[in-house]
Amino acid sequence: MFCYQCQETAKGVGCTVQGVCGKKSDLSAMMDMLLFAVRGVSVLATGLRKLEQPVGREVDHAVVDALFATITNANFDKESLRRRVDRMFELRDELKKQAAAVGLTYAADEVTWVPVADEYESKGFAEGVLREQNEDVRSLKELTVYGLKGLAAYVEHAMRLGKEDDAIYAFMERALSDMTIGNLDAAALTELVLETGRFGVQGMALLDGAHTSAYGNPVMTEVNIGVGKRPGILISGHDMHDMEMLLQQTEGTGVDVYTHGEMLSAHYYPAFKKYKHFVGNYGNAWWQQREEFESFNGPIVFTTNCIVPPTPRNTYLSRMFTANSTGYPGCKHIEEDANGHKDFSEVIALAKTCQPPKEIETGTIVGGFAHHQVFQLADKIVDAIRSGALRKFVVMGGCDGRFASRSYYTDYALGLPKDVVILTSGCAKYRYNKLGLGDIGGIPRVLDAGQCNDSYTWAVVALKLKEIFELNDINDLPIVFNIAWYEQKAVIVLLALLSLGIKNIHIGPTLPAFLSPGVAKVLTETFGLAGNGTVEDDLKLVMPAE
Ligand code: FSO
Ligand code: SF4
Repeated sequence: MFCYQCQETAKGVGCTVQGVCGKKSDLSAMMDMLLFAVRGVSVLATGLRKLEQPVGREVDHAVVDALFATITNANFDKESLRRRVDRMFELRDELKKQAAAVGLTYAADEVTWVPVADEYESKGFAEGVLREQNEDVRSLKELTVYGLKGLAAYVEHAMRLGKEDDAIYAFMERALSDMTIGNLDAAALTELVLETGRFGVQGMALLDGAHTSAYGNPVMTEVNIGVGKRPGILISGHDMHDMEMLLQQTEGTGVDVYTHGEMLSAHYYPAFKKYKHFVGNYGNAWWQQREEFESFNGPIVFTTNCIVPPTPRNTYLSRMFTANSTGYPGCKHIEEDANGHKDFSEVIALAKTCQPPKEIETGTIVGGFAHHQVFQLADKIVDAIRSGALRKFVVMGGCDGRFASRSYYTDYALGLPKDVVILTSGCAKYRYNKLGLGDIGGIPRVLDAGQCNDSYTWAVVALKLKEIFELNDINDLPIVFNIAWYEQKAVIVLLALLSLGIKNIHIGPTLPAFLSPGVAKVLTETFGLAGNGTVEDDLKLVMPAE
C-alpha cells in the first residue's frame, strides 16, 4: 500500500505497511480499486455530458459516495468497499454501452479493464497513488483528488437535505476524467487545483444553504458539557439530517441525545433547540473516542468520519453503529430507505438497556457564530476594530489530531494578545475552546462557527469586512490564517481559501506529505503558503510591529 493523504501519515512520508489510522493494506488496495473504477465512470460520464447525453443521478451519487468512503477514518469495512467496487463497474459498463451507442470509445484501462473480483486487490495495488511516476504531477493530481474527496463529503450532506448542484457533480467527474485521459501538464493541473477550490466554495455555500434553510441560522448557544441521569445515545460525525431523524425518533423514549466531536454544532441550530432530551456535548475531538466511548456507556452512531479502530479490550464495539459512507467490521450499519429515512429503533432499544453516561466534565462551551450571527454583531465588531480594542483575527479552524505536536495550537491560543479574536470551525477548536479565553467588550475571543464546512463563514465574513472597510485586497484585512489540518475535508477548505485569493496561510502541524518539493515551492511563492514555526515565532507574525 501507499497512502499519504492525511497529516498523520507514517514518518511524514507515507503509510506503506499499515495506516497510522488503522487502515490495513488490503483495505487500502480495495479503496484504490474503487478510485480506479470511479475514474472510469468519470471519463464516460464526462464524455457523454459533452455530447449532451443524460447521465443518471445514480452515477453522480455513487461517485460522491465512493470519494467520501475513501476519506481518512471513514470506512474500515472492506466488504462494503467491495460492494461499492462491484456497483461502480456495473455503472461504468452501463455508461460504456450508452457511450458506444453515440460513437464514444476510450482506450484508457480505467474504461476497458474487465472486472475480476479476485483481482480487485492486486489491481488496486498496482493502480494506487504511485502509478503516477512524475512526483510533481502526482502531487498536483493527489492534491486535486483529496480536495474532491472533501468536496464530496460536503455535497453528500447537502444532497441528504435535498440540495444538489449539477455543476458540482459535473465538475468532479470532469476533473477526474481530465486527470485520467487529459494528459494535463503541471500548469493545467495547477489551474485544476484552483478550480477545485472554487467549486469548494460553491459546495460549502450549498451545504450552508441546505443547513440553514432546513434548521435556521445558527445562534449563539451555551452548550452543556456535563451529563443527565438517563441513558443516552452519542451521535458523531457531521450529518445534520441524521441528527434530526435521531432527535425525532428518541423524543419521549426516555433516552437522551448527546453530540460528539464536530456534531457539537447541531446545538447551534434553532430547529434542534425544542428537543428537551438533546442534553449536550460529550467529550472532545475524534481522536479521544477510545476513552470517551467507554465512559459514555450508551450506543454511538457514526454519521461520518472520524472512526478510530477500537482496541481489542474495548467494550463499546457492540454499541457502535455506522451510517452513510462509514463502515466498520462488526458494527451494525444503519441503511436508509428510498426516501432517505433511517430507522434508529434498534439503537434506541439498546440505549434503554445501558447505564447513563459517566460525567467526565461539567460546565458549558459557547458557539454558534456562523455568518448570520456574526453579522448581527457586526456593529460591535467594527467599532472594536476602529477603536483599537480588537486588533486582529486569527482563523484557527480545521481538524484536531492525536499527535503531541498539536499542543502547539493550545499554546498559540494562550499566547495570543488579549485583543485578538480566534475564528474557528471544525474539531481543531477542542485544543482551546475550554480555556476560558474571555471576551472583548462582549465579543467572545473564540468564535466557533461550527463544523469544518462552516469555514465558509470565515470567507463570507472576510469578504464582508473587506467591503465595510473599503479595501481592494482581502489580504489587507487584519486577519491571519493559521489552519490545522488532518484529513481531506481540510484540504478542500484550504483550496477554497486559496481560490478566494487569501495569501500567507499557515497550515500545520506539518505541511502535507503529498506536496512535492516542487509543488510546495510554487504554493509558497504564489500564495505565501507556509508550515508552522515555533509558537513563539508564529505569535510574532500576528503582531509583527511589536
Ligand atoms: Fe474533524 Fe474528522 Fe472536520 Fe475532519 S471530525 S477531522 S476535517 O473529519 O471533518 O475537522
Ligand atoms: Fe496513513 Fe493517513 Fe492514509 Fe491512514 S489515511 S493510511 S494514516 S496517510
